[in-house]
Amino acid sequence: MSGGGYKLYYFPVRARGEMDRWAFAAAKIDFEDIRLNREEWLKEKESGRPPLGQMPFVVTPEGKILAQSGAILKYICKKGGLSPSDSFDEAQADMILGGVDDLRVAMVKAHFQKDEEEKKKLWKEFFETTVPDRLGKYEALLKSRDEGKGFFFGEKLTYADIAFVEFFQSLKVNVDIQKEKEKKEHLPDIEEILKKFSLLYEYYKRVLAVEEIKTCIEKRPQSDF
Ligand SMILES: N[C@@H](CCC(=O)N[C@@H](CS)C(=O)NCC(=O)O)C(=O)O
Repeated sequence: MSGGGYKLYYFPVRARGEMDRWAFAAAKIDFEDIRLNREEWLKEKESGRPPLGQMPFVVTPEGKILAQSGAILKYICKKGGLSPSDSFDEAQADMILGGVDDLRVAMVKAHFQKDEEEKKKLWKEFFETTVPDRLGKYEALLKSRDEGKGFFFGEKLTYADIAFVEFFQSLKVNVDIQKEKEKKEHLPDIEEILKKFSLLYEYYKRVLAVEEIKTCIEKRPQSDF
């Protein structure tokens, strides 16, 4: 037994840990948001406790440990009643979550590219092809339920909404910071990209207006990514 409530371990950034923080907030489950620096993480990793040697990971009140941001998201959302109840819908929510991970992988590849020319090429492809293509497909999915007036699965917020909207909200913040601090003027305005998909953009704002998510964003510590 670990005692206490849930503990979420991640670096002091949004990245892969943030959707899990939103999940706890939206599910109204108290948790300790433990943000380890590099040195603390290396000690933790050496201890062998993180199941896959990575963060994020969660320690449950019973002392059980779970890693993988997507598995944590689903676990917490299920506890909070934020999962689709139909098994096909759940598989479709996993599809949405997996699609967001594809975007994250493409984004990380561009972000960590060292060669400046190659980096520009990757960002261009990401913002001008990969993202708009996926947004069109996500908009069609949204529209297939209640004409897109609610969330991906109708009236109920689910982990699919959290994964999708968190990714784009964090992308917006990351890009705005880079434009301001690093004068990367060539990077686009994320809201302008989203606005081209008006139904999806209204939905994006709807999710951000969910009280628990709104508060989570307002109160979170600031970080560059
Ligand atoms: N697929 C995993 C990826 C986890 C991952 O790559 N974690 C990185 C941080 S984002 C990490 O722990 N890096 C430190 C290390 O491997 O020592 C997930 O979504 O949780």
